[in-house]
Amino acid sequence: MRQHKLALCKDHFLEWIPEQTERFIKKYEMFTHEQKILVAVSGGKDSLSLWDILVRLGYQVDGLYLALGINEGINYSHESQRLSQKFADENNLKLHVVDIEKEYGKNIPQLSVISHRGEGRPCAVCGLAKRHEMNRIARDLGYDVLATGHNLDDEAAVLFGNTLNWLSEYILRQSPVLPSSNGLARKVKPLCRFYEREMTAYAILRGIEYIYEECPFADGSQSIFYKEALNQLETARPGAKLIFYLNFLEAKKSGNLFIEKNVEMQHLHPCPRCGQSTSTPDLCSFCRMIEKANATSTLL
Ligand code: Q46
Ligand code: ZN
Repeated sequence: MRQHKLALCKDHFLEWIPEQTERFIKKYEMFTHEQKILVAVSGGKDSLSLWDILVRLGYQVDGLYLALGINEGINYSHESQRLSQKFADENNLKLHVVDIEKEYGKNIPQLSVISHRGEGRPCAVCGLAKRHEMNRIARDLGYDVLATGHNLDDEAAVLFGNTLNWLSEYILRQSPVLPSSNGLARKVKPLCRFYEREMTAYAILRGIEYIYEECPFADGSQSIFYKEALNQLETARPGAKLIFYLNFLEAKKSGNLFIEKNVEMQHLHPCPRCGQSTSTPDLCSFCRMIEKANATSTLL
């Protein structure tokens, strides 16, 4: 790990990762051993590793898998669900499975076509549905915290994209911990300081079977483009990604972000249907999308 000027053998690496995770959980006051945690799993290396680490650290943690119905080409959803379930079964853990099509009558690619969002790519609809369903399940099943497997590469790419486009409101909002607010669960990212390759190494060394392929719709996305740009920087300057992200968190904490504090934060109100906070007038974007999908089905 050139960024830390550190080289570890397998045994020490497998101890170092949970120790560091525990340190981040405490540093950012993410959650305690008394709280109930729901980890969102996708069958990928990050989320399954996060689940594994939290269990090893003795936290009370169950999994949530969202079946998106993305089965073009590589059978992405079937395979990622199979691997998530396999991990849960082998470790005697509880996995909640929510199938979007069973809940709402349409899967993600179908909702994307009906709602005309995202210019042929279902990611906008997918992101909206994932956020909504994670909040709904965490709230309805009484979990205190929702944990996701975002790693440093993910967080640095988001920050890079938001900075390039100078999206002040998003920059101000980016954090390893998002507190709960009207109808929205507390969200934490315990892996946000680990490089993607560290998580890959962890998953492989722990013998976790995960889905190697990305979702077929990830190909050519902005976030992959930003990750590649940051990887070039990292190759030339080991630690560049970590410094970029950690210095951002530090600057934000000490109020030195050079972004006017009065960036207009949108006014939020609870959606009259699902109760989750929204800035759109009347129903939230998710409930509006489902209403439109139902109206379209009635017409067909
Ligand atoms: S799962 Fe969904 Fe991602 Fe696939 S459709 Fe796009 S947003 S790429 S993280
Ligand atoms: Zn709603």
